[in-house]
Amino acid sequence: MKLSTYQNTAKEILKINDFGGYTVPTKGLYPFQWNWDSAITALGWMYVDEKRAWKEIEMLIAGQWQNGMLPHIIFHQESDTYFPGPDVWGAGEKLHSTSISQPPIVASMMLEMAAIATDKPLLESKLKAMLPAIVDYHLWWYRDRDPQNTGLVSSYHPWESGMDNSPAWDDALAAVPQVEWEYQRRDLNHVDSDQRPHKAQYDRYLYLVDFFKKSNFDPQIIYQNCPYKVQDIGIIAMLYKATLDLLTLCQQFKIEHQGLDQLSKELELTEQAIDQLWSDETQFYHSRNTITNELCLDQTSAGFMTVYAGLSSPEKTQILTECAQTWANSSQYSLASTIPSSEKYEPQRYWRGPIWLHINWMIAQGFEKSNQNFIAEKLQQDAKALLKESGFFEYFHADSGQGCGGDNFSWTAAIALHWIL
Ligand code: 9YW
Repeated sequence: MKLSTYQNTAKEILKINDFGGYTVPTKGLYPFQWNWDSAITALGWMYVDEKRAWKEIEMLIAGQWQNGMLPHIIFHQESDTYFPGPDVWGAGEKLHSTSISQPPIVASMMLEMAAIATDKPLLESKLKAMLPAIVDYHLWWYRDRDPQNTGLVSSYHPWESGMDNSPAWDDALAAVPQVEWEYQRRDLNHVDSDQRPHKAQYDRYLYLVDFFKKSNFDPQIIYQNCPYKVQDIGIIAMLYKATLDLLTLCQQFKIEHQGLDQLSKELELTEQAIDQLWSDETQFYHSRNTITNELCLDQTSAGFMTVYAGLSSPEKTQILTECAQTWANSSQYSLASTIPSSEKYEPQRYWRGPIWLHINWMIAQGFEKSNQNFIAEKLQQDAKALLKESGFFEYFHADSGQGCGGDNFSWTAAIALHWIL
């Protein structure tokens, strides 16, 4: 097939998933607006229609809470193909939403969008209108999720990490009680059960959703009592990079906001604290269970986000480069989301092994900036091979290359347009 045919398919996917200003990740399986999906998808829309691209982020901001949070899902309209929906979450202000967030990459995507925008007046007016809300969003992360100013924010739900059933949360999640009520999962109507999380994990995901509601979404109560609190290395690194990118945009577009100095201070705190998440034993960056204070010693691709963020020192980046090389060569396609030598590696099960192209794109950017181009090139070549062999799936089996999860997936189409094709 010709390159232009793939490009057209990717653009078509964005159009079929367009629900009028916001894009669903894929029809049926995920029928609402997801936070980090939308940020990435907006970048994809830049190759189709710039106005539509900015609209995507406006629709995300439309669901912003008073305290600045941008929710993980905004339930713009009803749907019975997804569980748990707005009735279970019982949350939202102007719009129904969940009560947690997702990896805060929107500012980084806006910087990427600004770099390729051709309509400069549109760019300027949209950024001027939207950046203050994104500053509020970042201030929310630091204020509500790091009230003790450690430099390392905590996440309250595996769904917040965007990497739902990553082995990194196994121990932290095991300490959460299971819900005792009956419910019907809808994801298994769309996808094989061996590609999705187990029931024991879903029971705990739902316990946490209930806990937030019973706590009246009060940040202090949740911070004190949440049975799951994790300093997620992925979120911490993406937040750091996005804060840097946000400050760059605010300077470039002369945005004034009284929180900007605070954000610069938060960057310094994170720089000072990040090595608490390095293990001498594994020679890798990990998430930490904030309740037990123990590192989650599983090696997942989130650890490489420190390179993407520019948070790892040159020495550590060298160690991570060697690690990435072995890791990349241990599965048929790279980069598996869990290190293939781990007992927990499952090449087809969601965040326990499969390949996610948006993650690989970010990791590739990190290695490219660190002059380790061979890894960046390998990730890009493998991404291209996966697309050509299997199409625009949600994620890919790390050994067979088979497309997994949902098909015609928005972020895969967007990353293809921006990075692969
Ligand atoms: C869920 C939409 C979302 C992604 C997450 C991914 C999955 C399922 O799908 O979550 O029910 O929230 O893990 O990263 O944003 O694509």
